[in-house]
Amino acid sequence: MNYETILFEEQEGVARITLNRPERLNALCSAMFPEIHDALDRAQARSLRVLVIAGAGRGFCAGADLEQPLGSGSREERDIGAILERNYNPLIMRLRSLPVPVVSVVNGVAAGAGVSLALAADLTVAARSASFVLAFARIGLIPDAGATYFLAERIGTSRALGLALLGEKLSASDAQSWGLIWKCVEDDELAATVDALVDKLRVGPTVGLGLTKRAIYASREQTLAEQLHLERKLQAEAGRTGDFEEGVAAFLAKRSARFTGG
Ligand code: T3D
Repeated sequence: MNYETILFEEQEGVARITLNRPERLNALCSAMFPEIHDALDRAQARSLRVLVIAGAGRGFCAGADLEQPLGSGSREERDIGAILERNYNPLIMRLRSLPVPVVSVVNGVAAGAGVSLALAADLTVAARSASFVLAFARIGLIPDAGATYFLAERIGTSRALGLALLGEKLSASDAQSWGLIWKCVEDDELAATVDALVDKLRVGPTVGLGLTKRAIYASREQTLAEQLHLERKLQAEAGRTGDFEEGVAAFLAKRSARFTGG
């Protein structure tokens, strides 16, 4: 598949998907979804160890492309929920369940479902000048593509409601101090920070990292007893990897581990 709305590169286990509609602040048009899935298929067909999602130009992603018809037919027939079901929800679920770390790089504004996309990553790093805008209320919609879930989970009901009902911009530094994102860094340090993060994840124990995110995400829906059982199950898997043997051997030999991801 040739890509018209994204850029894709893959090198040494790191796949990078860049939303590439800078003139529309990388608004999500319908063509983007199959392209992102195709890129993910390609990345997963190789030995993927980290996925990076970024935006081209001055923004990360302005959410749904409002220039596209938002559903067809009469007002009664219009079903934006069906668009979510077809395009957004499968993508968000796929990113969350990808068995490798996913990093989103928020270089500028993230709005609407662009916020959801940024937060669907495991680690979100934002430039100081970036911002997060739950623009949904401005157009009479509700936060979607996981936004209500990610927000309530990370910053609590009061702040989630404030952002969602008022639609005001949240600065990247507040997003960090509120616990919405992993890190906010100076604009001119964004690329280097992300490179260092990705380099570290790329040479990490990939299977163990994938199981770790699975356990942490599962914890929200489970009792302590269920979570202990899940940890027991996933730890058994982690303990059967070569990377576990390498990690222990490296510790005992007082050297750095050379994880292969398996
Ligand atoms: O049907 C479905 O898909 C359902 C799913 C819905 C999920 C959603 O995401 S709903 C929310 C949709 N997003 C928005 O409502 C955000 C709209 N954009 C804005 O509010 C502002 O653009 C921003 C706050 C993001 C940034 O403001 P600013 O001043 O930095 O930039 P700008 O001048 O508004 O935008 C620059 C250009 O991008 C501009 O085009 P122009 O005038 O230079 O030709 C603007 O029209 C375009 N643009 C920005 N956002 C979108 C967009 N074009 C299409 N769709 C957009 N969402």
